[in-house]
Amino acid sequence: MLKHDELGLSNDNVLEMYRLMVLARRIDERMWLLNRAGKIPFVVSCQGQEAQQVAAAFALDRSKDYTAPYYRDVGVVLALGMTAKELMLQAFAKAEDPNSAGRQMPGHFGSQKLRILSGSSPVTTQVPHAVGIGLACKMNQDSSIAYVTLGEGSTNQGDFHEGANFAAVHKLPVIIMVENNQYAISVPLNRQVACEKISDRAIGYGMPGVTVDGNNPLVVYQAVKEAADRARSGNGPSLIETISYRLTPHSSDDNERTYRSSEEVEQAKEKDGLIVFKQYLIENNVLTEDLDAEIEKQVKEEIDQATDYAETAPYPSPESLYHGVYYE
Ligand SMILES: Cc1ncc(C[n+]2csc(CCOP(=O)(O)OP(=O)(O)O)c2C)c(N)n1
Ligand SMILES: [Mg+2]
Repeated sequence: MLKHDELGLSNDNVLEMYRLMVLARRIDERMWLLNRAGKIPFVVSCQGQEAQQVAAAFALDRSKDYTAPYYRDVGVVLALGMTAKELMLQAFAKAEDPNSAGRQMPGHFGSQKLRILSGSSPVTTQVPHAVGIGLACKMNQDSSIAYVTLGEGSTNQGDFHEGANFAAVHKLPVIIMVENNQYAISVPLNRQVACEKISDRAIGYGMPGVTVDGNNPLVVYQAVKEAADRARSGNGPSLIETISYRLTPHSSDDNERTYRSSEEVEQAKEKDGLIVFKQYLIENNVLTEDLDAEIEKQVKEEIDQATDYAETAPYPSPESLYHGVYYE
């Protein structure tokens, strides 16, 4: 099995990756509680996808690259520097939410400071947006690259084809990462596509395509790092497919019992990237059960504080309704 030091990652690096994965998972779990308690309107989960998300963000140059994450990417935005408090502010739709000042649905990330493009609700629109950023980077001879994610179901949208094709034709510095979690709401993978792998689509665009285990953050890190090096050296875009499983219903408004069995979900939990990585870190003497308990304690404190703050923070004023909508 691939080891973190072979990838140039220190013990501190992988511990920080693990802490962020735990933070993402616990924020998500808290959001479900808040939703069921009637305090926040909607949750769309990262659960089961945190490992690949954090690992991918770590393989970027987080001081200068641009990202267009999709709604499940809590792990990505945390790794880029968004805080638990900021995520809670968006979940409660409060004025201080840096993503959209409480205007967008939860999960629509955006931050000028962190170079995160604002997300749109129609799935896959972020692909041509990221490709446009890639074009700008190339035209400006900027060594930044654009990283975009989407679900596997979303690769059936025209935007994916148009974005991927344009990026490859013009050799743009773009990484397209497809987080294949086996479902598009209620539609299982075998009803979404007839090809064996989503990454097989890459050949049609003339770019490299790989499929990796999304539950193993080290192989995801390696794949994204290679793609980032390729993009930065002028050799164009890459397609990466990460395989994992969506451990929650599609959203807080979905009833998964109508289309999949609890046995199937329980089985997938055994391969959960968070558990797999914890085991790896323990076996490689980076993490102990005591240290893990300490991480969990700190994460809980951070989320408690974030929740209290966001819950009592003010809503946007009605007068601010048109801010950021029309030219001022
Ligand atoms: C253009 C468009 N069509 C339909 C929807 C409704 N919708 C939201 S998420 C989703 C499923 C997307 O599945 P996938 O791309 O696999 O991502 P996942 O949610 O599984 O991470 C759909 C159909 C939408 N938001 N935009
Ligand atoms: Mg999916």
